[in-house]
Amino acid sequence: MTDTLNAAASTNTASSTNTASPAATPAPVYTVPQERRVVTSVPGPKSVELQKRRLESVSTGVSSVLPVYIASANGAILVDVDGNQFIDLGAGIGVTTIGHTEASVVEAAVGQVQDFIHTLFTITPYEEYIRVAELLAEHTPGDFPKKSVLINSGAEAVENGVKIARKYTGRRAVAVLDHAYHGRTNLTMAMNHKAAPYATGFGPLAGDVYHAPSSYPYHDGLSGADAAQRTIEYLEKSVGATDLACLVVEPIQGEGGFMVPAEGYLPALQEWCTANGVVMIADEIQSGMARTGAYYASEHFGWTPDLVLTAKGIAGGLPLAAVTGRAEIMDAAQPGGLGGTFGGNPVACAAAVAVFESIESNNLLVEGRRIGDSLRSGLEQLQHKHDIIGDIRGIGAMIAIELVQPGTGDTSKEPNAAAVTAIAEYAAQHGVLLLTAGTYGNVLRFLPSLALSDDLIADALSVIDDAIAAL
Ligand code: PLZ
Repeated sequence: MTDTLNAAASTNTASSTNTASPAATPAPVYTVPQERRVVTSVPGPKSVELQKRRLESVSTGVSSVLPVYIASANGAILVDVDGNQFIDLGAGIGVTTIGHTEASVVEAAVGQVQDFIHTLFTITPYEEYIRVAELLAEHTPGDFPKKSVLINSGAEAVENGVKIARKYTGRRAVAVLDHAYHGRTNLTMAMNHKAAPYATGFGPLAGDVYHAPSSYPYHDGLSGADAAQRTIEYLEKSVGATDLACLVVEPIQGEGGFMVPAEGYLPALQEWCTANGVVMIADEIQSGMARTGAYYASEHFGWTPDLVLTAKGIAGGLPLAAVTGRAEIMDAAQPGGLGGTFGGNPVACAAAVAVFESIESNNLLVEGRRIGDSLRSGLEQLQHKHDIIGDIRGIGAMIAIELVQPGTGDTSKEPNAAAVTAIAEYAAQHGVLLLTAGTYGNVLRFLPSLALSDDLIADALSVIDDAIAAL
């Protein structure tokens, strides 16, 4: 690490490795040097002070992965109030996908703030909302007429997707998969696999939510066809197709641990849903918006969902979410049945338009693939050295490792949550912010922004290598 905190700008190797662009994309200019730098203990003294204040005023129901308080952020780097710089491998759980404070997003948001900040689309509408709906129709999978509704959060997108599917089908039941995560609202906490911490004590939960077996190749060893057969059998026997309004599925499960379903699994479920009048909904809240090297992860599986849910990465960090899908399904909702005060806020919409433009002009789908290749090959090298890395899985900038007890990677695959906790803690102490995941807490996930350079990947992986060696 070199100390260039005061340097005017530094460049990212990302753009120089981008060979798919016919005209060279200009190298991004960063306002924060893209490097790791630890200058105090972690958390540092100023963060410790803020943490004390927080404990006095913020509900303990809201926890934080790493109580370092952030002063600024740019590209793939977080700067805390003590001047430490962290390589951000979480991007606020997949939100700042095109990079922190990306210049075009900042410019678009500031410009919109100066024009007008709020009118409420359901009172007096504005063009930015329409533009986002047009871009969503263009970039979500499927070549058919599509419409959208814009809301504020992922959970709200799930809620609205379910409402629309129920209205369209006239049916009541909602199905999800094992290991799913869909949110923290009343309906969505019933849709999560894990009760703790999301639902414990918060009931009664919403009824008519059914949890079907999923495809988890590392553990179940099933082909896509066999896993789909198992899921369908559950839906037919335990729910009944004629009562089922929708099946909500994350194409790559996020909080559950980045499970990539076996080949053919998702299209087989879609085929069954179509044949049975069930609306199949892709929860692309974590996997969408260019992260996996495609706009939507569903594309990797040849899956064309009826409805697609977008949130997190759509607006560069501003709160915005969407339900997009087949026009005839989206139009089943009666006028006035969808909306909300802040839904499709003009500043968030302006930022979202800039995000879509940046994905195109900076060839960010290629960057997603670059990061996936770079991370995967680095992690494979670590797996050769450390047998607690049982599985490496994911696509593009959505890669995870599942940690198991030594020597069980090919046999019982016994979860090793303690190693995950220790590695994340060691990484934080050394300036790398790493997120955990997994039903059994034994997954380390890499969900960086697409601004993450190969140099930063190599640096972060060297810290993780040391962390595993230190266990
Ligand atoms: N669906 C697939 O990943 C949010 C949760 C963070 P909201 N995941 C991060 C936390 O601890 O609350 C998520 C997701 C998938 C839905 C959601 C919910 O999105 O914007 O958090 O409501």
